[in-house]
Amino acid sequence: PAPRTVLLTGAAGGVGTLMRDLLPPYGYDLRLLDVKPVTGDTGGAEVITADLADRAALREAVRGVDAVLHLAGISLESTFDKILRANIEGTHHLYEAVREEGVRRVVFASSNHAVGFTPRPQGDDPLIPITTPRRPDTFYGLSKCFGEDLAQLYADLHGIDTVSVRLGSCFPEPTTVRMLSVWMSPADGARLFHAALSADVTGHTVVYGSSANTRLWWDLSTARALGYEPRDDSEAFAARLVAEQGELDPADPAHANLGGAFCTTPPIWPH
Ligand code: 15L
Repeated sequence: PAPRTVLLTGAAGGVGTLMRDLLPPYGYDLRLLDVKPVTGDTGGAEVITADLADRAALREAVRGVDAVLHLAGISLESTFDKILRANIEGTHHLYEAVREEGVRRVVFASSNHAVGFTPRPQGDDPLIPITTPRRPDTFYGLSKCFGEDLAQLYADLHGIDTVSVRLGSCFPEPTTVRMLSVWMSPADGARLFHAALSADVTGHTVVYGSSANTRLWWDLSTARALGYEPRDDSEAFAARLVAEQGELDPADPAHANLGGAFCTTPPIWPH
């Protein structure tokens, strides 16, 4: 049966704020958790303000839910210590709470930055498969590799099913030429998270998360196998963005790889 009650971690963040509104129409009752206060319209959802390091609060937060959509964590490059605490230890705390409370399904917000140093396809090159070797481009990307491996461990050892979604850029509109390739529209994001929460899959499944972009760099087939049918394509924004910014220059280290400017030291933002 499709899960009904879902804990959304990182509910005050960028993707969390979008999904708070977009997921309930799929039939979910959301419980919202964030270390920052969740502001704005919460649609009557229960709100929990807690750090992932607060194990007692986290256990209480996951108690009784059918699934967790784990978006919490630092979403850009930061110091190793901060990434260690928020993303690596935080995700471990989450999985421990999930194990202790008997939750069966997690959807983990991984990132394209887990494979960010993979050269981006050009011309007729094939799309990047989900099995491409991991090449994190930052400590941030490395923490997403850790999260994927942690999910695999908890699947093998404890029978907890996870879908790890290597997200591209989930914003209302693409704002850079790179995003024409990696954009995930919020509506497609909700479609994909719904598929990941409800698909009849066991173990650990890894998928890329984006819309059906004309300029797509990666293979969405594992996402489609969950029942995800993207409807949006960033190409509608291409003419304006390319006119403003020009096409990506593959000789530029900030444009040569999937991870874009995350692959430069120090990472340039925005990119
Ligand atoms: C990410 O992982 C970031 O969280 C997000 O802010 C975007 O930068 C995205 O990747 C991207 O690659 O554009």
